[in-house]
Order: sequence, then structure tokens, then C-alpha cells
Amino acid sequence: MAVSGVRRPAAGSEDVAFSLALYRQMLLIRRVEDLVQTLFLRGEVYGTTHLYSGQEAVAVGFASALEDGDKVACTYRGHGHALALGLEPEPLVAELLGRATGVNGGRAGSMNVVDTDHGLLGCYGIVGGSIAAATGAALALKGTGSIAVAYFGDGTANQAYFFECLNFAKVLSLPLVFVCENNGYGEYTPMAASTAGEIVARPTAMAIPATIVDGMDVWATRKTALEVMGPVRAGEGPTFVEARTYRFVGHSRSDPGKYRPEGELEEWQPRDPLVVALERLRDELGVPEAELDEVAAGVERELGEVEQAALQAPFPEPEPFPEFKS
Ligand SMILES: Cc1ncc(C[n+]2csc(CCOP(=O)(O)OP(=O)(O)O)c2C)c(N)n1
Ligand SMILES: [Mg+2]
Repeated sequence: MAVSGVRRPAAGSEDVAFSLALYRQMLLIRRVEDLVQTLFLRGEVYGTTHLYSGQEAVAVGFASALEDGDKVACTYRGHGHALALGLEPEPLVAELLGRATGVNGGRAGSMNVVDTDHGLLGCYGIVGGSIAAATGAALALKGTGSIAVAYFGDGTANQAYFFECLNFAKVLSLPLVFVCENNGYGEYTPMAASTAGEIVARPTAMAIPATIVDGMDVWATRKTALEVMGPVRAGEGPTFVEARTYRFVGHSRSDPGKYRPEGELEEWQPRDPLVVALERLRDELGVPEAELDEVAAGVERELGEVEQAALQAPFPEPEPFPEFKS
């Protein structure tokens, strides 16, 4: 049986079994992305893709701190978030293949996945759209004890929505967590060429508490998420986290990422969230190699079934062309 999502673990649970579940979830996301890329190159995926490989510790760490009733909005780089929140891989992959069994009946595709059963308001193709959606959700959730989370990239911190929503959320003291996934690039442009100063200086200027976290370490992201979400749930207003991370793949489609300086990828590879997690599980928590191998084998078995089922699923019936009245 698949471990679906990492939400709602026993409160404060940091035991080995839970740590293994965090690792398994990150591995599942990575291997789903590998599968999506393979299927994309075979022409099976409708539309484009933006893979999450390298950033898994952000989605998994933060999702593990969420509670029922919380709402999440993320970007077009959203497969990892959907899975971390609890969507099964099969309806996700089927969605990307345009199949009727997809989470949105095959009509949303990679960039626009919506899964309200797990609190995912949507993945937004418009840069900054996730911030606006989460701000609206936070307005609706005010006073309920539930919170909204807005995920967005470093490049988005230069977009107008960003400033408007930060200001609005602070002035109205909304229960909102801004999570900037700083992977160093906005499409093909390095952050230094587009962004003035430190990103966290911007919320700080609006008196919004801001924290920087190592976005490659799932225990660090989980700890930070739990810490910052407490006051937000208690009605103290919005907070901001910048998770420093890296995408190991290109921006989208078959972008080979040639614009990266030589050696940069190699510098980040030892910080791969899967490597960081494996080392901790093996060396600090004493998980035997055989158990780690079994987790990996289980993920491979599951993905084999997911691929077969998604490829065999039917396409949706065409919808009648809408009638236009003059
Ligand atoms: C309003 C808007 N402007 C421009 C684009 C084109 N665009 C798509 S992704 C992207 C870069 C965003 O970078 P970042 O926020 O760092 O997110 P990342 O892709 O790195 O996760 C841009 C400019 C868009 N989708 N929407
Ligand atoms: Mg970026």
C-alpha cells in the first residue's frame, strides 16, 4: 500500500518510521518526475511540464506540518506539492496524459492540477497567481484556526501580486504562510540578474516575520514549518519563509539548463534532498541498508503499476462545443 502524502502524522512524531515516510515521499516525487520526463519525451504528455526534482524537501517538509482544513496554492511546478498533500501518483500521471482517470478528468494537465480533497486550490501557470489565490483563501479562513500557504518562486518576488498580497495580508492580519522556493533561477535568468537585494528584506520591510531555511533538508523544512505556522494559526498574522533550494533539471520541457555556470550542478548534488535524507537515515538514525533498499524497491513497483494504468486509461469524451449567443 502506498504511503500517500505525509500529512497528519502523529503530533510531534519524529520517530524513525515517520522519517522513513518523509524520505519515501520525496523519493516517490523524484521518481514520478523521472517517469513524467520519460513519458514527455515519448510524446505521451499533453502540454508542457515543469519538474520539481531537487525541491522535494520543501513540499514534503511543509506538507507534513499542515492540518485538515488548511488550503494550499502552488505554481505550475506543482506535481511534488500535489503528491506531498496526498494525491496518489496514478491520478496525477493520468492527468498529465490527458486521461479521463486523471484528477481533473484529463482536462487540466500538468500546470493546472486542482485537488480540493487534499486542500490544493490549484497549481497556477500565471506567475504570482498562487499568491493571490492563497491570500483570498486566507481571508476566508481568518479566525478559523486553519491557514493558507502560498508557494512561489524567487522570480515571483519581483511580480506585482507579491507586493500587493504581502501588504494586504499584513494589514488584515491574515493566516497566511508565504513560502518562496528560491531555486536561483526564473526560467533561464539567474536571480542575481533580476532581483535587487535579499528577498527576505521585502517582507521584513512590511513587518512580516521572515525566516530563511535550508530547502534541501526535509527535517529543517518540517521544523521551520511547524515553528512558523503556530503563531499564524493563533491569529498573529502572516509569516514568510524563503527556502533555499535548487532544481536539478531545466525550467520546463526538454530544457537542458545550459545557461548554468559550469560546475554549479555538481556543487549542489551532495545537497540533493534524497542524499541528505539517506545519509541521516543510515548514519544518524541507524536504518539498515536493506530497509532503505526495500523502500526504493516499493516505489519502483508502485510506479510500474502507475505507468501501466495511466497508459491504459481511456481519454475523456469530447465536450460539446459551447453555443454562443449573439
Ligand atoms: C504573469 C506571468 N509572467 C511571465 C510568465 C512566464 N514565466 C513562466 S515561469 C517564469 C519564471 C518564474 O520563476 P520563479 O518564480 O523563480 O519560479 P521557478 O520556475 O523557478 O519555480 C516566467 C517568467 C508567466 N507564466 N506569468
Ligand atoms: Mg526560481
